[in-house]
Amino acid sequence: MTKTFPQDFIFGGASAAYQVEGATKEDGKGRVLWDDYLEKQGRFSPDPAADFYHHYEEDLSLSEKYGVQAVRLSIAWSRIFPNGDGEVEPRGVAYYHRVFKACQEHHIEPFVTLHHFDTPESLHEDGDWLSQRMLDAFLVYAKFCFKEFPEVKYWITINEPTSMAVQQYTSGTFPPAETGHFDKTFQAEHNQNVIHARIVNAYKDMHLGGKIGVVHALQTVYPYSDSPADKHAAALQDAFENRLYLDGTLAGAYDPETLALVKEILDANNQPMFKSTPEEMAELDKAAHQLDFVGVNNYFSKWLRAYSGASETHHNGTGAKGTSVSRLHGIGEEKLPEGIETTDWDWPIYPRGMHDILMRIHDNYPLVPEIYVTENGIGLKESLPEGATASTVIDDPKRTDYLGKYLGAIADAINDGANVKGYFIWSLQDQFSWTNGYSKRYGLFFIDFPTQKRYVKKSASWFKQLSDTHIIPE
Ligand code: BGP
Repeated sequence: MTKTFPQDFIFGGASAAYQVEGATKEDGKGRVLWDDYLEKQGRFSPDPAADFYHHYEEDLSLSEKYGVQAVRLSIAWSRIFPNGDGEVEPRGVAYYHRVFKACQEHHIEPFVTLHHFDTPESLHEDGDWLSQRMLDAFLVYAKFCFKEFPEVKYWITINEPTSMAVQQYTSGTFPPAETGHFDKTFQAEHNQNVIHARIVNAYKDMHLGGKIGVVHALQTVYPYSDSPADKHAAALQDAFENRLYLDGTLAGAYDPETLALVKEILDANNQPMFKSTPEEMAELDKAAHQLDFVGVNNYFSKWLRAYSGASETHHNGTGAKGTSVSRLHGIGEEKLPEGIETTDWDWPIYPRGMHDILMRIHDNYPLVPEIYVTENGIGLKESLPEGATASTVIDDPKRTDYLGKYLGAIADAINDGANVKGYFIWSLQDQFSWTNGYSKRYGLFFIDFPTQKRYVKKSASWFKQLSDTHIIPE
């Protein structure tokens, strides 16, 4: 069945500074939490990534050619404030002015994230989202950017605060790589909600005329079976990864049921409840009433069943299919029902989950004016065919199949009343992946990382047709 999108619907591509820019030591850029961590790990380096720092003109030109109307990119905080706070680095500021100018020249609307997993090193060492210095510095940096870059009309405070908090303190796949600290995870979640709110409120006080939102990773959580125990495990997992953020940023208050689920997880792990103040809660309430949009990053869904053993996780960071494990004490165990296809990285392909999460925002968070799908796509093992020339096109049927299904679910949600205004494919071009390095490719444009040559994938032409017609290509 033909599925269409409204005429004002925006089709874009997404990226993040650390995953595309490379040039991590250039023009006075300060170090970030990943630099030391990746050096010690020794698996892969964030340089050259897609070398967007030097190739932005080429990538934006390709974007325009293939119907990409908007690009999600992030500012590397440590290019502007190398130490996180203190002195400004003018070469970093000038670089982003050049990038935004190029966006304008190519008729591309930049959607700009202030924090996409790349906390400056010195703030990370001070406790990252758990440190007051970090939170204060983030507000200063955000206000600096609002003033300095009036050409930006769409701002995003934080990308996927949940991924950061959970992977830093529970599953240990992001630095400082701690495991089992549910208390730190929830405190970081609350702190992110509060600083996000402060920044939204500050932006609105500046009357700059643009829009501001937050981007959440929202994996829809289903019970593995109809048993009450599995349903409860799903509710706990949802509170842990989704609901504290949805309540905090989209409703401006924590539902008592959410808090009870959080407390249950912490009690089961003998850890204290997170701290909050009435002043912070007032800030959340004010921001939720002024928020312009929420960004939804959805790739897969989760199925939970009851589990009472010790916490045990294994992250599939190599594409060895079937190796992922997630069993969390006090929450539950992830268990995939029969018949659901997965990627090589064990991400279940389940477009219905996209529809359900969009409808949940529509149904349960009525203050939200607009929704953007700010990331969705599929990571594949792709290589350049032998004897490739500049005109070689990379065939990626699995990608267009995936995109067609997920976009279909978004079109259904719009028909069901969700106010979804745009879609950003992850990713615009092939990029560096935090825990997978260079082997997991998502882009519309293939990058041969050693030579930094760009090649078009078939999905790029598919995307152009989608963007030109607003109809999902068959
Ligand atoms: C999101 C992040 C992105 C990106 C994407 C794909 O969580 O916001 O930065 O990395 O997921 O994830 P991965 O690279 O792990 O496949």
